[in-house]
Amino acid sequence: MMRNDDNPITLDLFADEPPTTSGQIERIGQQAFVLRGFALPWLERLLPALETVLQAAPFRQMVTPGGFTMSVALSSCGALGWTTDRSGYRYTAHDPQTGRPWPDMPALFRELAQAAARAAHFEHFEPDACLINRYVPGARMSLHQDKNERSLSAPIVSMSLGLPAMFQFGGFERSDKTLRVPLFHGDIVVWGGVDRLRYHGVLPLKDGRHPRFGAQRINMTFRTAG
Ligand code: MD3
Ligand code: FE
Repeated sequence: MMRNDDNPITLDLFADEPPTTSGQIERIGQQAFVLRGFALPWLERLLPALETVLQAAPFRQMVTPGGFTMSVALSSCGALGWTTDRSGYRYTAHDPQTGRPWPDMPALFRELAQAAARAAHFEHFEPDACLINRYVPGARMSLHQDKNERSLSAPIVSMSLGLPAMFQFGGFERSDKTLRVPLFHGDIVVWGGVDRLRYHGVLPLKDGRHPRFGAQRINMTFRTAG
């Protein structure tokens, strides 16, 4: 299909615009919330810290236990980082690519994650892992559950940057029907409690250019893993 920005006749000025105002909170589950634009006021201070983290632990494409190379490239910071290879997936204290501990989680990352958790009614969130996912057009994440974390009582906080993506919010079985939620630059999703083990995924990223991030989407997820 032709994209809107290729065709001035069907130009849709709002195709990639959030349908919502910054500051709105959308409840997508009993204990799952989308905080529209929550990260925007933090980004000017946050992005230099992200650059520093990515210099120490660059994005890399990992191989799943099944032998498939993930279309999403990953990095991590914090005491624990997430890794997959042919032998399985797990949290580790060291980056297997550099042999060094994962970069420290910048204090500002932690503060933002805690502020978002509070806004979604989760107090006392202490993340020890921040996974950083990079999507380029076509990259996707198939339906999965996040259950590698030692404690499932803590929520997960996820921040979207760059190009918009269509997030799939499912049920407790892979075959359950999914709700589609568009996620935009600066949005934060928080989910925990009864919604913690829902299946979820990301549809293939559509082509586009974001003024700050170019042709990519970055997603950061804050977790209590250890
Ligand atoms: C899960 N990342 O890294 S996070 C992952 O956008 C991952 O990169 C996706 O899944 C990404 O493990 C999605 C957003 C999210 C939002 C709501 C959820 C995940 C959720 C609700 C329930 C379970
Ligand atoms: Fe996930």
